[in-house]
Amino acid sequence: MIISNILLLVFLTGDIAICTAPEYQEQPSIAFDGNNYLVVWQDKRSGDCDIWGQFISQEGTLVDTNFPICIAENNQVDPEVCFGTGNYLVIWKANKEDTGKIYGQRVSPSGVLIDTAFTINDWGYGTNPDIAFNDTNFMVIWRDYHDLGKDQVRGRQVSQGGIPIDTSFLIPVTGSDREWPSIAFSDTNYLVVWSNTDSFHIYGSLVSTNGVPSDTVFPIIEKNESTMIIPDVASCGENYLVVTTTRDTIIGRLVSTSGTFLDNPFTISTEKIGSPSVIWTDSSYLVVWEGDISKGPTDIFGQWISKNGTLIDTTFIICDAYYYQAMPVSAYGNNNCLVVWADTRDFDYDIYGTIVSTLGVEERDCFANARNDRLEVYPNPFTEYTVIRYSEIENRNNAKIEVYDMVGRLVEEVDGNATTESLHSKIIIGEKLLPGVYFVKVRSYEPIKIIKLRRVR
Ligand SMILES: [Ca+2]
Ligand SMILES: [Ca+2]
Repeated sequence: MIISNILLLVFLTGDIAICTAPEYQEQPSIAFDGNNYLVVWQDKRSGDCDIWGQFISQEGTLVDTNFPICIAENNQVDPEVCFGTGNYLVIWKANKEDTGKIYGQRVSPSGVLIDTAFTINDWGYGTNPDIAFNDTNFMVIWRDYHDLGKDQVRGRQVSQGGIPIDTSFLIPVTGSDREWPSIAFSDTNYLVVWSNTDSFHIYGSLVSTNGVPSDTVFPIIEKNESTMIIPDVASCGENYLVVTTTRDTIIGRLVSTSGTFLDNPFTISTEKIGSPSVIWTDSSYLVVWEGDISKGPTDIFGQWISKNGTLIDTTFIICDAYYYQAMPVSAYGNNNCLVVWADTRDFDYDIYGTIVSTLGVEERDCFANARNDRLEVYPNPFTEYTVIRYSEIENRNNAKIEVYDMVGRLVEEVDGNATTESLHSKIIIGEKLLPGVYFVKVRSYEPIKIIKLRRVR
């Protein structure tokens, strides 16, 4: 396990009650549209399972109310949501008469259902759907159980206009059942990963941008564990991070966009269990999962991982409220993440979430002044404004001062070069800030420096 020398300040908004309706709400999925997050889930408030949604702002407030996305008869389960360039596509699996049909429904960023729901596999026998977007079309994949005992992974593109494109394709595989497929898009292609239920190894295959699967299927994580299940995958654009669990270890492995391995499988966390989910957040991967060291009711944990597979700082607790928190998923907004999960603190499952944001600081910078440079903020605490003074000889022209609030929002930005005099920069900040705690990031050189700042009345 490689751990970088970066320390992270992690901020949580505190738990947001997203849906506390009667009966079970579970299996959440989440996406971001550039302004708000959309959370969708399966919901039994009306007796059978339906699909409902809720918009959440980047500040973590509910935008309008819970709204139904599909309340047809019988059960609609396993929703997934993805944002295109203008609208969301929500997909789910329908049960009963519609055995194993995967449906799609477009939803606008203002919550309008666009046209009606449409089927992506008219022939049925689909389950565990997942979805990604390649900047032009959506790619929907699912486990196809038409040929009983030989479950396959099948996929089909869907246009942003809500039209399934061409015919579906099959990932060319050997061996027996495949379960829990998951998909991510890099700038080059898609990687589809799944669990083989005979070996419980995690396999993967590349699929081209226009939906042509490669001939090659390769094992990604083989641990000879009998319980390795439910992989997830995300991409930073340059590579993919595949994560899975053996029920007591969360494991990851980097795969290049050409299908080669960038490292061996590595341990993300031990003594914790279940349901890992991964996203790329613009500067690092975020893995979240359900688990508890004591094996009691599960809590939600997180771990940042760099694009080269280095663990950044330590595992952190996202929610350890009473009873069970489970099935976590997350999405990245403009500069923070929303993590959501199913939560039994009020006995039946509800949907809760929290905004997670961070500032990183190199460990050596916390303890040593490696370059003989000086950085001062005075006065601090301050009442009207404060002054940053720093010397930075080498990279003066790159100086940039950024002020973040406690949830990681950028609230003030100053080009440090503008007021540079001789060898010292002197910059006034904080005049427009409300009383509270802030973090000043000086981006004039690496490592980045962070100073805690407080404005008082
Ligand atoms: Ca229903
Ligand atoms: Ca409930």
